[in-house]
Amino acid sequence: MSARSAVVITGANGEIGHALIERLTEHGQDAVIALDLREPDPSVAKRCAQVVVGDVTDAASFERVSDQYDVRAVFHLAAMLSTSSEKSPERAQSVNVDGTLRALGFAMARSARRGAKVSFVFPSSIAAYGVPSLAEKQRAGAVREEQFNAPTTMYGVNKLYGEHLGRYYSRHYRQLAQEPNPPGVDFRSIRFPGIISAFTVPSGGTSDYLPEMLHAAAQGKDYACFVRDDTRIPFMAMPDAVDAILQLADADAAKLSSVVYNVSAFNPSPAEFSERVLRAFPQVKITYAPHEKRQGIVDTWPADLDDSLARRDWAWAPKYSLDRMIDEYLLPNVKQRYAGV
Ligand code: AKB
Repeated sequence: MSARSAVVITGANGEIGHALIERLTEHGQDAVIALDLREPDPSVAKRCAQVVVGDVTDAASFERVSDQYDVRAVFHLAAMLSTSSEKSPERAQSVNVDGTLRALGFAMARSARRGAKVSFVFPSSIAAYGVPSLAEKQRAGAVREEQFNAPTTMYGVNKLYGEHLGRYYSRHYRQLAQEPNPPGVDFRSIRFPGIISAFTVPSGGTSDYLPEMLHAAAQGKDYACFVRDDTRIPFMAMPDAVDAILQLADADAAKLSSVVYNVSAFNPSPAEFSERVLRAFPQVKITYAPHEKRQGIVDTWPADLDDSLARRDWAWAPKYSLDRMIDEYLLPNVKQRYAGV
């Protein structure tokens, strides 16, 4: 009997991990193997064929993935986000870069075992950009993949390097000392904007202000936003982020002209978003107390992303506009979640 097909999700306990595992186990045929530093929430663990609690920087964590599965894909979500990474840049380098190297090594080894490529999906981010000034940010508008590739945060540096590592492993890897090479990895990367979920609250990121504002207001709490009210970076709804990951993973390789793709949906300022939040929760107060360093980070991220390459190569199109996300996805779900709070 042939081994059951499986996908490995690192960072399974994070925001995207939760949403991706839910989607994969609702509709997919693959067994899901979760890897995370912490024991996944019971709601996640019960959906998984195997749970590995371990550090992505440790090769032994990957060695514990059961041999009884045919691992056809790795979704490498484990990362330290931008604010956390600025607090501890050395640890960020280790998690975000060494962890990615370990995950790629694991995928290479599994490709040798199955005699076919292993698909490798790597979420990158708007943090891979470093726009030098606010004036330039305004002038630049929607930024293309090859522009402003000089990030100013450790997380951005790590993500940009992760993209390069993946390109190397999928296109140029030649292990001169050990012939023949394994079939290898099929590496694909998405540069995400900030992501807003109705079900989870982010932590450690610098785009966290919009989801924090919404979840605080839905609990009847006032919110002091840590960036200026006119700050502008792109965002998207979590269901669209999961769609993007799955669509890119399944896209026809012959149609892909790049290993890195921007995706985006809308880019409200905190002032614009708060108007909608206050309409739904008029009893709360939203104020602004910009944190100098965090403001400095978002000021170097583009105001918008040009995602025409993804639209052309794999028919990317977000389902949620800002209005639709707020009215049909965020408000009904957060109201239900915090009912009685
Ligand atoms: C962060 O704020 O670090 C992330 C991101 C935009 O990559 N959410």
